[in-house]
Amino acid sequence: MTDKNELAQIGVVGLAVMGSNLARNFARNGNTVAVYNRSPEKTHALIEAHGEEGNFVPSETIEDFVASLERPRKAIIMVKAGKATDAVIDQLAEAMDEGDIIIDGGNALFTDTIRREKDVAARGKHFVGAGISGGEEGALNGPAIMPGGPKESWETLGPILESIAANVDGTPCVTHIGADGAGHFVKMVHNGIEYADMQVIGEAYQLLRYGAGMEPAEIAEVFREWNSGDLDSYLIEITAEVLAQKDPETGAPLVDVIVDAAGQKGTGRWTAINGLELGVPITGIAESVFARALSSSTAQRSAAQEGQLPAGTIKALDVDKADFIEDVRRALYAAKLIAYSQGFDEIKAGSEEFGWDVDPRDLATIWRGGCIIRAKFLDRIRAAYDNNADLPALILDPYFKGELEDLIDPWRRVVVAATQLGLPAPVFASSLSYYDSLRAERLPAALIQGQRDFFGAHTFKRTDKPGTFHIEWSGDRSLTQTD
Ligand code: NBP
Repeated sequence: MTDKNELAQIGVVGLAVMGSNLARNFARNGNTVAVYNRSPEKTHALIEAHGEEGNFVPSETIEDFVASLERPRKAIIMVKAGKATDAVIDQLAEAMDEGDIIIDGGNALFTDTIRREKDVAARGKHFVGAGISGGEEGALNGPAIMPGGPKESWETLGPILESIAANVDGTPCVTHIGADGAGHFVKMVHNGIEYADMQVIGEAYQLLRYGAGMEPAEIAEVFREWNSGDLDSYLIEITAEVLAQKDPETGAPLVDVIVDAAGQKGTGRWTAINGLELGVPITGIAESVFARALSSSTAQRSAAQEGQLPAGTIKALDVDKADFIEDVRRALYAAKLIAYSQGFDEIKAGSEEFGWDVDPRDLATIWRGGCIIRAKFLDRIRAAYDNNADLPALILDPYFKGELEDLIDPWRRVVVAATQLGLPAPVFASSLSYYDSLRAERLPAALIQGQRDFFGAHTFKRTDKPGTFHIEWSGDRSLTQTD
Protein backbone atom coordinates (compact mmCIF):
# COMPACT_ATOMS: atom_id res chain seq x y z
CA MET A 1 0.00 0.00 0.00
CA THR A 2 1.31 3.48 -0.75
CA ASP A 3 -0.01 6.79 0.45
CA LYS A 4 1.60 10.07 -0.57
CA ASN A 5 -0.20 11.99 2.17
CA GLU A 6 0.80 9.86 5.12
CA LEU A 7 3.94 10.91 6.99
CA ALA A 8 6.50 8.16 7.44
CA GLN A 9 8.16 7.22 10.75
CA ILE A 10 11.37 6.25 8.99
CA GLY A 11 12.94 6.63 5.56
CA VAL A 12 15.39 4.54 3.57
CA VAL A 13 17.71 6.04 0.95
CA GLY A 14 19.32 3.50 -1.39
CA LEU A 15 17.15 0.62 -2.50
CA ALA A 16 19.63 -1.98 -3.70
CA VAL A 17 19.63 -5.38 -1.95
CA MET A 18 20.15 -4.17 1.61
CA GLY A 19 18.06 -0.99 1.48
CA SER A 20 15.01 -2.55 -0.16
CA ASN A 21 15.01 -5.47 2.27
CA LEU A 22 15.40 -3.14 5.24
CA ALA A 23 12.53 -0.96 3.95
CA ARG A 24 10.33 -4.06 3.60
CA ASN A 25 11.28 -5.13 7.13
CA PHE A 26 10.21 -1.71 8.49
CA ALA A 27 6.95 -1.84 6.54
CA ARG A 28 6.16 -5.44 7.53
CA ASN A 29 6.57 -4.45 11.16
CA GLY A 30 3.90 -1.77 11.02
CA ASN A 31 6.04 1.29 10.26
CA THR A 32 5.20 3.67 7.46
CA VAL A 33 8.41 3.89 5.50
CA ALA A 34 9.52 6.55 3.03
CA VAL A 35 11.70 5.22 0.22
CA TYR A 36 14.02 6.94 -2.22
CA ASN A 37 16.69 5.77 -4.64
CA ARG A 38 18.90 7.87 -6.93
CA SER A 39 17.59 5.99 -9.97
CA PRO A 40 13.78 5.88 -9.64
CA GLU A 41 13.54 2.48 -11.36
CA LYS A 42 14.61 0.74 -8.14
CA THR A 43 11.92 2.62 -6.18
CA HIS A 44 9.27 1.62 -8.71
CA ALA A 45 10.47 -1.99 -8.70
CA LEU A 46 10.27 -2.17 -4.90
CA ILE A 47 6.73 -0.76 -4.79
CA GLU A 48 5.58 -2.95 -7.66
CA ALA A 49 6.95 -6.16 -6.17
CA HIS A 50 6.36 -5.54 -2.47
CA GLY A 51 4.10 -2.50 -2.07
CA GLU A 52 1.40 -4.72 -0.56
CA GLU A 53 3.60 -5.75 2.36
CA GLY A 54 2.98 -2.53 4.30
CA ASN A 55 2.87 1.27 4.10
CA PHE A 56 5.44 2.75 1.70
CA VAL A 57 5.74 6.40 0.70
CA PRO A 58 7.87 6.53 -2.46
CA SER A 59 9.61 9.70 -3.66
CA GLU A 60 11.58 10.61 -6.76
CA THR A 61 13.50 13.54 -5.26
CA ILE A 62 15.38 13.85 -2.01
CA GLU A 63 13.31 16.95 -1.14
CA ASP A 64 10.01 15.04 -1.51
CA PHE A 65 11.52 12.19 0.45
CA VAL A 66 12.49 14.47 3.34
CA ALA A 67 9.08 16.18 3.24
CA SER A 68 7.41 12.77 3.60
CA LEU A 69 9.03 12.09 6.99
CA GLU A 70 7.49 12.92 10.38
CA ARG A 71 9.63 14.99 12.78
CA PRO A 72 12.20 14.51 14.07
CA ARG A 73 12.96 13.01 10.67
CA LYS A 74 14.84 9.73 10.61
CA ALA A 75 16.48 8.54 7.39
CA ILE A 76 18.69 5.49 6.96
CA ILE A 77 21.25 5.57 4.19
CA MET A 78 21.92 2.20 2.53
CA VAL A 79 24.13 3.17 -0.41
CA LYS A 80 27.58 2.06 -1.48
CA ALA A 81 30.06 2.86 1.30
CA GLY A 82 32.49 5.74 0.63
CA LYS A 83 31.86 8.74 -1.64
CA ALA A 84 28.22 7.80 -2.32
CA THR A 85 27.53 7.93 1.42
CA ASP A 86 29.14 11.39 1.70
CA ALA A 87 27.07 12.64 -1.24
CA VAL A 88 23.79 11.41 0.26
CA ILE A 89 24.64 12.77 3.73
CA ASP A 90 25.25 16.15 2.16
CA GLN A 91 21.91 16.10 0.31
CA LEU A 92 20.00 15.02 3.42
CA ALA A 93 21.73 17.50 5.73
CA GLU A 94 20.83 20.24 3.25
CA ALA A 95 17.17 19.27 3.07
CA MET A 96 16.62 18.41 6.74
CA ASP A 97 16.02 20.58 9.79
CA GLU A 98 17.69 20.91 13.17
CA GLY A 99 17.30 17.82 15.34
CA ASP A 100 16.60 15.46 12.43
CA ILE A 101 18.56 12.20 12.38
CA ILE A 102 20.67 10.82 9.54
CA ILE A 103 21.62 7.18 9.97
CA ASP A 104 24.31 5.48 7.90
CA GLY A 105 23.57 1.75 7.83
CA GLY A 106 26.33 0.92 5.35
CA ASN A 107 29.68 -0.64 6.14
CA ALA A 108 31.55 2.60 6.82
CA LEU A 109 35.03 2.81 8.29
CA PHE A 110 34.53 4.05 11.87
CA THR A 111 36.96 6.94 11.41
CA ASP A 112 34.79 8.18 8.51
CA THR A 113 31.81 7.93 10.85
CA ILE A 114 33.59 10.02 13.49
CA ARG A 115 34.33 12.66 10.83
CA ARG A 116 30.78 12.60 9.46
CA GLU A 117 29.24 12.87 12.91
CA LYS A 118 31.26 16.04 13.58
CA ASP A 119 30.30 17.55 10.21
CA VAL A 120 26.61 16.76 10.53
CA ALA A 121 26.49 17.93 14.17
CA ALA A 122 28.02 21.23 13.03
CA ARG A 123 25.04 21.53 10.65
CA GLY A 124 22.61 21.07 13.57
CA LYS A 125 21.52 17.50 12.77
CA HIS A 126 22.22 14.18 14.42
CA PHE A 127 24.30 11.52 12.74
CA VAL A 128 24.22 7.87 13.70
CA GLY A 129 26.63 5.35 12.21
CA ALA A 130 24.88 2.00 12.59
CA GLY A 131 26.55 -1.32 11.86
CA ILE A 132 24.02 -3.73 10.39
CA SER A 133 24.85 -7.42 10.18
CA GLY A 134 23.02 -10.35 8.68
CA GLY A 135 23.35 -9.79 4.94
CA GLU A 136 20.28 -9.51 2.76
CA GLU A 137 18.36 -12.20 4.62
CA GLY A 138 18.99 -10.47 7.94
CA ALA A 139 17.97 -7.07 6.55
CA LEU A 140 14.61 -8.56 5.58
CA ASN A 141 13.88 -10.81 8.53
CA GLY A 142 15.81 -9.29 11.42
CA PRO A 143 19.42 -8.11 11.49
CA ALA A 144 21.69 -7.37 14.45
CA ILE A 145 22.02 -3.59 14.58
CA MET A 146 24.88 -1.69 16.24
CA PRO A 147 24.05 2.03 16.35
CA GLY A 148 26.56 4.61 17.56
CA GLY A 149 26.03 8.37 17.62
CA PRO A 150 24.55 10.59 20.31
CA LYS A 151 22.66 8.86 23.12
CA GLU A 152 19.67 11.19 22.62
CA SER A 153 19.25 9.92 19.04
CA TRP A 154 18.97 6.41 20.43
CA GLU A 155 16.01 7.48 22.54
CA THR A 156 14.13 8.43 19.37
CA LEU A 157 15.51 5.66 17.17
CA GLY A 158 15.52 2.79 19.66
CA PRO A 159 11.87 1.66 19.40
CA ILE A 160 11.82 1.71 15.60
CA LEU A 161 15.11 -0.19 15.30
CA GLU A 162 13.91 -2.69 17.91
CA SER A 163 10.83 -3.29 15.74
CA ILE A 164 12.95 -4.70 12.89
CA ALA A 165 15.94 -6.27 14.67
CA ALA A 166 16.35 -9.98 15.28
CA ASN A 167 14.99 -11.09 18.63
CA VAL A 168 16.43 -13.75 20.94
CA ASP A 169 14.51 -14.82 24.05
CA GLY A 170 12.47 -11.62 23.90
CA THR A 171 15.53 -9.37 23.64
CA PRO A 172 15.97 -7.35 20.44
CA CYS A 173 19.43 -7.61 18.87
CA VAL A 174 20.05 -3.87 18.92
CA THR A 175 21.28 -1.41 21.51
CA HIS A 176 23.13 1.88 21.65
CA ILE A 177 26.84 1.03 21.48
CA GLY A 178 28.49 4.37 22.23
CA ALA A 179 29.18 7.82 20.80
CA ASP A 180 30.10 8.71 17.18
CA GLY A 181 31.95 5.80 15.49
CA ALA A 182 31.37 3.15 18.21
CA GLY A 183 28.68 1.28 16.24
CA HIS A 184 30.71 0.98 13.07
CA PHE A 185 33.80 0.09 15.12
CA VAL A 186 32.15 -2.90 16.78
CA LYS A 187 30.59 -3.94 13.45
CA MET A 188 34.11 -3.88 11.98
CA VAL A 189 35.44 -6.13 14.76
CA HIS A 190 32.35 -8.36 14.40
CA ASN A 191 33.38 -8.87 10.78
CA GLY A 192 36.99 -9.53 11.81
CA ILE A 193 35.78 -12.26 14.18
CA GLU A 194 33.63 -13.56 11.31
CA TYR A 195 36.76 -13.86 9.13
CA ALA A 196 38.54 -15.88 11.84
CA ASP A 197 35.49 -18.05 12.52
CA MET A 198 35.14 -18.87 8.80
CA GLN A 199 38.87 -19.58 8.49
CA VAL A 200 38.98 -22.03 11.43
CA ILE A 201 35.95 -23.82 10.01
CA GLY A 202 37.82 -23.97 6.69
CA GLU A 203 40.91 -25.40 8.40
CA ALA A 204 38.81 -28.08 10.13
CA TYR A 205 37.28 -28.99 6.76
CA GLN A 206 40.72 -29.14 5.11
CA LEU A 207 42.04 -31.53 7.77
CA LEU A 208 39.02 -33.83 7.54
CA ARG A 209 39.07 -33.77 3.75
CA TYR A 210 42.75 -34.12 2.97
CA GLY A 211 44.02 -35.48 6.30
CA ALA A 212 41.30 -38.00 7.14
CA GLY A 213 40.33 -38.48 3.47
CA MET A 214 36.63 -37.77 3.98
CA GLU A 215 34.22 -36.72 1.24
CA PRO A 216 32.34 -33.37 1.46
CA ALA A 217 28.96 -35.03 2.04
CA GLU A 218 30.39 -37.03 4.95
CA ILE A 219 32.00 -33.90 6.40
CA ALA A 220 28.64 -32.11 6.05
CA GLU A 221 27.18 -34.72 8.41
CA VAL A 222 30.02 -34.10 10.88
CA PHE A 223 29.30 -30.36 10.84
CA ARG A 224 25.58 -31.05 11.30
CA GLU A 225 26.39 -33.02 14.39
CA TRP A 226 28.79 -30.36 15.67
CA ASN A 227 25.99 -27.84 15.30
CA SER A 228 24.07 -29.52 18.09
CA GLY A 229 26.84 -28.96 20.67
CA ASP A 230 29.24 -26.24 21.86
CA LEU A 231 29.83 -25.10 18.29
CA ASP A 232 26.13 -24.46 17.58
CA SER A 233 26.22 -21.40 15.30
CA TYR A 234 25.00 -19.98 12.03
CA LEU A 235 28.39 -20.43 10.35
CA ILE A 236 28.61 -24.13 11.29
CA GLU A 237 25.03 -24.61 10.09
CA ILE A 238 25.64 -23.06 6.66
CA THR A 239 28.95 -24.92 6.33
CA ALA A 240 27.01 -28.22 6.47
CA GLU A 241 24.67 -26.85 3.78
CA VAL A 242 27.50 -25.79 1.48
CA LEU A 243 29.37 -29.09 1.91
CA ALA A 244 26.26 -31.14 1.18
CA GLN A 245 25.48 -29.14 -1.97
CA LYS A 246 26.10 -30.74 -5.37
CA ASP A 247 27.01 -28.66 -8.41
CA PRO A 248 23.78 -28.46 -10.43
CA GLU A 249 25.78 -28.72 -13.68
CA THR A 250 28.16 -31.60 -13.02
CA GLY A 251 26.76 -33.31 -9.94
CA ALA A 252 30.18 -32.99 -8.27
CA PRO A 253 30.41 -31.62 -4.72
CA LEU A 254 29.93 -27.87 -5.17
CA VAL A 255 32.95 -27.10 -2.96
CA ASP A 256 35.14 -28.94 -5.50
CA VAL A 257 34.10 -26.73 -8.41
CA ILE A 258 34.45 -23.41 -6.58
CA VAL A 259 37.79 -21.64 -7.22
CA ASP A 260 39.76 -21.67 -3.96
CA ALA A 261 40.53 -17.94 -3.89
CA ALA A 262 38.62 -16.17 -1.08
CA GLY A 263 37.37 -12.64 -1.67
CA GLN A 264 37.08 -9.81 0.81
CA LYS A 265 35.45 -6.42 0.93
CA GLY A 266 37.72 -4.82 3.50
CA THR A 267 36.22 -4.99 6.98
CA GLY A 268 38.53 -7.85 8.03
CA ARG A 269 41.51 -5.87 6.77
CA TRP A 270 40.33 -2.78 8.69
CA THR A 271 40.05 -4.90 11.86
CA ALA A 272 43.59 -6.17 11.42
CA ILE A 273 44.98 -2.69 10.66
CA ASN A 274 43.21 -1.26 13.70
CA GLY A 275 44.54 -4.09 15.86
CA LEU A 276 48.05 -3.19 14.73
CA GLU A 277 47.44 0.50 15.40
CA LEU A 278 46.09 -0.17 18.88
CA GLY A 279 48.81 -2.73 19.60
CA VAL A 280 46.28 -5.50 20.31
CA PRO A 281 47.48 -8.98 19.26
CA ILE A 282 44.45 -10.07 17.24
CA THR A 283 46.52 -12.83 15.65
CA GLY A 284 43.60 -15.08 14.65
CA ILE A 285 41.79 -12.28 12.83
CA ALA A 286 44.93 -10.96 11.10
CA GLU A 287 46.00 -14.48 10.10
CA SER A 288 42.56 -15.07 8.58
CA VAL A 289 42.88 -11.92 6.48
CA PHE A 290 46.32 -13.09 5.31
CA ALA A 291 44.93 -16.56 4.60
CA ARG A 292 42.38 -15.03 2.23
CA ALA A 293 45.11 -12.94 0.60
CA LEU A 294 47.32 -16.00 0.21
CA SER A 295 44.47 -18.01 -1.32
CA SER A 296 44.07 -15.25 -3.89
CA SER A 297 47.82 -15.06 -4.67
CA THR A 298 47.07 -17.16 -7.71
CA ALA A 299 50.29 -16.58 -9.65
CA GLN A 300 52.53 -17.38 -6.68
CA ARG A 301 50.49 -20.41 -5.73
CA SER A 302 50.60 -21.88 -9.22
CA ALA A 303 54.35 -21.20 -9.49
CA ALA A 304 54.88 -22.91 -6.13
CA GLN A 305 52.85 -25.90 -7.27
CA GLU A 306 54.60 -26.13 -10.67
CA GLY A 307 58.02 -25.59 -9.15
CA GLN A 308 57.18 -28.16 -6.48
CA LEU A 309 58.58 -26.61 -3.35
CA PRO A 310 59.99 -29.43 -1.20
CA ALA A 311 57.36 -30.84 1.12
CA GLY A 312 59.75 -32.63 3.48
CA THR A 313 58.62 -35.84 5.08
CA ILE A 314 54.87 -36.14 5.05
CA LYS A 315 53.39 -38.50 7.58
CA ALA A 316 49.94 -39.96 6.97
CA LEU A 317 47.42 -39.84 9.75
CA ASP A 318 47.90 -42.81 12.07
CA VAL A 319 45.06 -42.25 14.52
CA ASP A 320 41.54 -43.55 14.68
CA LYS A 321 39.29 -41.50 12.37
CA ALA A 322 36.58 -40.91 14.98
CA ASP A 323 39.21 -39.75 17.48
CA PHE A 324 40.71 -37.40 14.91
CA ILE A 325 37.29 -35.90 14.10
CA GLU A 326 36.72 -35.21 17.79
CA ASP A 327 40.21 -33.70 18.12
CA VAL A 328 39.50 -31.41 15.17
CA ARG A 329 36.19 -30.35 16.74
CA ARG A 330 37.97 -29.41 19.93
CA ALA A 331 40.77 -27.59 18.10
CA LEU A 332 38.14 -25.64 16.17
CA TYR A 333 36.37 -24.70 19.39
CA ALA A 334 39.66 -23.59 20.99
CA ALA A 335 40.78 -21.48 18.01
CA LYS A 336 37.32 -19.93 17.75
CA LEU A 337 37.45 -19.05 21.43
CA ILE A 338 40.78 -17.30 20.89
CA ALA A 339 39.34 -15.31 17.96
CA TYR A 340 36.43 -14.06 20.08
CA SER A 341 38.72 -13.35 23.01
CA GLN A 342 41.02 -11.30 20.78
CA GLY A 343 38.06 -9.49 19.17
CA PHE A 344 36.74 -8.47 22.58
CA ASP A 345 40.27 -7.29 23.49
CA GLU A 346 40.28 -5.05 20.43
CA ILE A 347 36.86 -3.63 21.31
CA LYS A 348 38.03 -2.90 24.85
CA ALA A 349 41.15 -1.15 23.56
CA GLY A 350 39.18 0.82 20.94
CA SER A 351 36.59 1.81 23.51
CA GLU A 352 39.32 3.14 25.81
CA GLU A 353 41.16 4.90 22.97
CA PHE A 354 38.06 6.68 21.67
CA GLY A 355 36.20 7.09 25.00
CA TRP A 356 33.12 5.07 24.06
CA ASP A 357 32.51 3.00 27.17
CA VAL A 358 31.36 -0.01 25.14
CA ASP A 359 29.87 -2.73 27.35
CA PRO A 360 31.01 -6.17 26.13
CA ARG A 361 27.84 -7.69 27.64
CA ASP A 362 25.75 -5.70 25.17
CA LEU A 363 27.66 -7.19 22.26
CA ALA A 364 27.43 -10.74 23.59
CA THR A 365 23.68 -10.13 23.86
CA ILE A 366 22.92 -8.53 20.50
CA TRP A 367 25.23 -10.83 18.52
CA ARG A 368 23.15 -13.84 19.57
CA GLY A 369 20.71 -13.25 16.71
CA GLY A 370 20.54 -11.79 13.22
CA CYS A 371 24.26 -11.46 12.62
CA ILE A 372 26.68 -13.79 10.84
CA ILE A 373 28.63 -14.75 13.98
CA ARG A 374 25.52 -15.62 15.97
CA ALA A 375 26.40 -18.60 18.12
CA LYS A 376 25.14 -20.39 21.16
CA PHE A 377 28.30 -19.74 23.12
CA LEU A 378 27.65 -15.97 23.12
CA ASP A 379 25.42 -16.71 26.14
CA ARG A 380 28.57 -18.00 27.86
CA ILE A 381 30.46 -14.87 26.87
CA ARG A 382 27.69 -12.74 28.33
CA ALA A 383 27.84 -14.77 31.56
CA ALA A 384 31.63 -14.35 31.68
CA TYR A 385 31.36 -10.55 31.59
CA ASP A 386 28.39 -10.62 34.00
CA ASN A 387 30.63 -12.43 36.47
CA ASN A 388 33.53 -10.06 35.96
CA ALA A 389 33.14 -6.90 33.88
CA ASP A 390 36.92 -6.35 34.07
CA LEU A 391 38.04 -9.75 32.81
CA PRO A 392 41.65 -9.32 31.59
CA ALA A 393 40.81 -11.69 28.72
CA LEU A 394 37.76 -13.75 27.85
CA ILE A 395 39.73 -17.00 28.01
CA LEU A 396 40.57 -16.24 31.65
CA ASP A 397 36.92 -16.59 32.64
CA PRO A 398 36.57 -19.68 34.88
CA TYR A 399 34.08 -21.38 32.54
CA PHE A 400 36.28 -20.94 29.47
CA LYS A 401 39.40 -21.94 31.43
CA GLY A 402 37.54 -25.15 32.29
CA GLU A 403 36.69 -25.69 28.64
CA LEU A 404 40.34 -25.14 27.67
CA GLU A 405 41.37 -27.94 30.04
CA ASP A 406 39.51 -30.29 27.69
CA LEU A 407 40.57 -28.57 24.49
CA ILE A 408 44.27 -27.98 24.88
CA ASP A 409 45.62 -31.50 24.27
CA PRO A 410 43.43 -32.20 21.21
CA TRP A 411 44.37 -28.73 19.91
CA ARG A 412 48.09 -29.54 20.24
CA ARG A 413 47.57 -32.93 18.57
CA VAL A 414 45.74 -31.33 15.64
CA VAL A 415 48.46 -28.72 15.08
CA VAL A 416 51.09 -31.50 15.15
CA ALA A 417 49.00 -33.61 12.76
CA ALA A 418 48.54 -30.69 10.34
CA THR A 419 52.29 -30.07 10.37
CA GLN A 420 53.08 -33.74 9.73
CA LEU A 421 50.43 -34.00 7.01
CA GLY A 422 51.86 -30.88 5.35
CA LEU A 423 48.43 -29.24 5.49
CA PRO A 424 48.09 -25.52 6.24
CA ALA A 425 46.25 -24.65 9.46
CA PRO A 426 47.42 -21.07 10.02
CA VAL A 427 44.82 -20.01 12.57
CA PHE A 428 44.82 -23.30 14.49
CA ALA A 429 48.61 -23.01 14.79
CA SER A 430 49.02 -19.28 15.38
CA SER A 431 46.21 -19.23 17.95
CA LEU A 432 47.98 -21.99 19.84
CA SER A 433 51.20 -19.95 19.79
CA TYR A 434 49.25 -16.94 21.04
CA TYR A 435 47.84 -19.07 23.84
CA ASP A 436 51.25 -20.45 24.78
CA SER A 437 52.72 -16.94 24.62
CA LEU A 438 50.12 -15.67 27.07
CA ARG A 439 50.90 -18.58 29.40
CA ALA A 440 54.68 -18.33 29.11
CA GLU A 441 56.59 -17.25 32.19
CA ARG A 442 59.40 -15.83 30.05
CA LEU A 443 59.18 -14.64 26.45
CA PRO A 444 62.07 -14.05 24.05
CA ALA A 445 61.13 -10.37 24.25
CA ALA A 446 63.96 -10.09 26.81
CA LEU A 447 66.44 -11.08 24.11
CA ILE A 448 64.83 -8.67 21.66
CA GLN A 449 65.27 -5.85 24.19
CA GLY A 450 68.96 -6.86 24.46
CA GLN A 451 69.33 -6.74 20.67
CA ARG A 452 67.60 -3.36 20.50
CA ASP A 453 69.89 -1.98 23.17
CA PHE A 454 72.90 -3.40 21.28
CA PHE A 455 72.22 -1.81 17.89
CA GLY A 456 70.20 1.25 18.84
CA ALA A 457 70.85 2.03 22.53
CA HIS A 458 67.11 1.60 23.04
CA THR A 459 67.67 0.69 26.74
CA PHE A 460 65.92 -2.00 28.78
CA LYS A 461 64.24 -2.56 32.14
CA ARG A 462 65.59 -5.06 34.68
CA THR A 463 63.68 -7.80 36.45
CA ASP A 464 65.38 -7.08 39.80
CA LYS A 465 65.09 -3.30 40.24
CA PRO A 466 63.28 -0.27 38.80
CA GLY A 467 64.87 2.09 36.28
CA THR A 468 66.01 2.11 32.67
CA PHE A 469 69.40 0.68 31.71
CA HIS A 470 71.91 0.46 28.89
CA ILE A 471 75.03 -1.61 28.31
CA GLU A 472 78.07 0.13 26.75
CA TRP A 473 78.17 -2.49 24.00
CA SER A 474 80.96 -0.95 21.94
CA GLY A 475 82.95 0.08 25.00
CA ASP A 476 83.68 -1.64 28.25
CA ARG A 477 80.22 -3.29 28.45
CA SER A 478 79.49 -1.63 31.74
CA LEU A 479 75.91 -1.02 32.87
CA THR A 480 74.56 2.52 33.06
CA GLN A 481 71.22 3.65 34.42
CA THR A 482 69.58 6.18 32.10
CA ASP A 483 66.67 7.11 34.37
P1 NBP B 1 25.50 -1.33 -2.91
O1 NBP B 1 26.63 -1.25 -1.96
O2 NBP B 1 25.61 -2.19 -4.11
O3 NBP B 1 25.10 0.15 -3.37
C1 NBP B 1 24.11 0.38 -4.34
C2 NBP B 1 23.21 1.54 -3.93
O4 NBP B 1 24.00 2.74 -3.78
C3 NBP B 1 22.17 1.85 -4.99
O5 NBP B 1 20.98 2.20 -4.35
C4 NBP B 1 22.79 3.05 -5.72
O6 NBP B 1 21.87 3.85 -6.38
C5 NBP B 1 23.39 3.77 -4.56
N1 NBP B 1 24.34 4.83 -4.95
C6 NBP B 1 25.57 4.75 -5.49
BR1 NBP B 1 26.37 3.18 -6.01
N2 NBP B 1 26.17 5.92 -5.68
C7 NBP B 1 25.27 6.82 -5.23
C8 NBP B 1 25.29 8.23 -5.15
N3 NBP B 1 26.36 8.94 -5.52
N4 NBP B 1 24.18 8.85 -4.68
C9 NBP B 1 23.10 8.14 -4.28
N5 NBP B 1 23.03 6.78 -4.33
C10 NBP B 1 24.10 6.14 -4.79
O7 NBP B 1 24.16 -1.79 -2.12
P2 NBP B 1 23.97 -2.94 -1.02
O8 NBP B 1 24.67 -4.19 -1.35
O9 NBP B 1 22.49 -2.96 -0.82
O10 NBP B 1 24.66 -2.35 0.29
C11 NBP B 1 24.29 -1.10 0.86
C12 NBP B 1 25.20 -0.82 2.04
O11 NBP B 1 25.02 -1.83 3.02
C13 NBP B 1 26.69 -0.81 1.70
O12 NBP B 1 27.35 0.18 2.45
C14 NBP B 1 27.16 -2.17 2.15
O13 NBP B 1 28.53 -2.19 2.49
C15 NBP B 1 26.28 -2.40 3.37
N6 NBP B 1 26.08 -3.78 3.75
C16 NBP B 1 25.88 -4.73 2.83
C17 NBP B 1 25.70 -6.05 3.23
C18 NBP B 1 25.43 -7.12 2.21
O14 NBP B 1 25.34 -8.29 2.62
N7 NBP B 1 25.29 -6.78 0.94
C19 NBP B 1 25.67 -6.37 4.58
C20 NBP B 1 25.85 -5.37 5.50
C21 NBP B 1 26.05 -4.08 5.08
P3 NBP B 1 21.53 3.61 -7.95
O15 NBP B 1 20.51 2.51 -7.96
O16 NBP B 1 21.00 4.90 -8.41
O17 NBP B 1 22.82 3.21 -8.63
